[in-house]
Amino acid sequence: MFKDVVRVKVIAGRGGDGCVSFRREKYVPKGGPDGGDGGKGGDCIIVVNENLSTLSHIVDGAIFRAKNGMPGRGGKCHGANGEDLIIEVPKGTQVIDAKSGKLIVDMTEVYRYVVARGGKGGLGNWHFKSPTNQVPTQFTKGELGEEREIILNLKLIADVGLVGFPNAGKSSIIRKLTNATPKVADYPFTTIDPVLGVMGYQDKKIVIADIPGIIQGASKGVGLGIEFLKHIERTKFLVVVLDIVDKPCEKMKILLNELVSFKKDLQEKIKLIVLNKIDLLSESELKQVDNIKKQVKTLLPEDGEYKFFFVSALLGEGMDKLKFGIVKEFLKD
Ligand SMILES: Nc1nc2c(ncn2[C@@H]2O[C@H](COP(=O)(O)OP(=O)(O)OP(=O)(O)O)[C@@H](O)[C@H]2O)c(=O)[nH]1
Ligand SMILES: [Mg+2]
Repeated sequence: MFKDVVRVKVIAGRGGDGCVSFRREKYVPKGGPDGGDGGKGGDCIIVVNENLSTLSHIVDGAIFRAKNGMPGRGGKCHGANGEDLIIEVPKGTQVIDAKSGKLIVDMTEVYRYVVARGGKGGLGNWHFKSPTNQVPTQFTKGELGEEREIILNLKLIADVGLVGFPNAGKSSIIRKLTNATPKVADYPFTTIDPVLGVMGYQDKKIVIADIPGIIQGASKGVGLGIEFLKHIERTKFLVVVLDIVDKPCEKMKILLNELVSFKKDLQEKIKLIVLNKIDLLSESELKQVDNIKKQVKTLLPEDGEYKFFFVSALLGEGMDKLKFGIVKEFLKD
């Protein structure tokens, strides 16, 4: 199952204790202290794996422990450091302190982050040797590793987000434009997890997200809800996909409402409007498409600039133009 929030505990390793030991060698009757230091405890480290796109591999409530450092040994031998524990996450994961709710780090720019530090190793007894203390039996214990509860909250990083009602043809479009192969079917909510696809253009890679369908009341949890919209908050722009034969104006109105309910300025991200399934229009209806465009346009915020595309994802018609339109918008600064 797709998972985009998990709460886990991370416990770094404890440092190894310092050692109490004295040199024992033939012909050296009073060997000095030679107890080595303990090793450092392992860190808990969060690392980005670009091949991941969900947090499903992490069990909610899991406890991650790094290894403890080993105690020091005689002969001034340093104990081995505890092995670090690596937690792999998709790019775009936010690491939040579960207690305070504060953001610790956003794994968007950062690829590796030590979220809990291992404890320092203790000192062996040779450190305590002094003119007045030739036979030191002191040592220090290893320090405890840091321990904290964290929430991992994934916000996928896509350049472009496809939004629309269920069945509008979003998945069909992303299949045509990118390497992604989400399921396409004639029932609503076929796509229940966001899907990312990469569209290549010259040396550029444009990541497009197919978001589960939005319906009226989605912002209040109807259908699949719109919590998925958090994944498009970071996109550069949005492409609205409408089924041209299924009340496009009405649907557009509802979509805009739901987007605003989720986040006020989200609708400002809308740049492209795709009217899909033109293969279902009759000759005479095809001549009317400009009217539909005009009507849809009046619903959109006035100050925006919009590009309209009439396509058939099924037949591939208009898809090259759409691709180029997306590239053009992507290259704008
Ligand atoms: N005639 C026609 N059918 C299309 C076209 N594009 C998609 N469809 C069909 O419409 C249905 C829904 O397509 P999807 O791509 O699954 O739609 P979606 O927007 O991803 O739907 P959800 O995942 O449920 O939100 C499928 O039966 C598609 O075959 C088109 O251009 N023309
Ligand atoms: Mg779909």
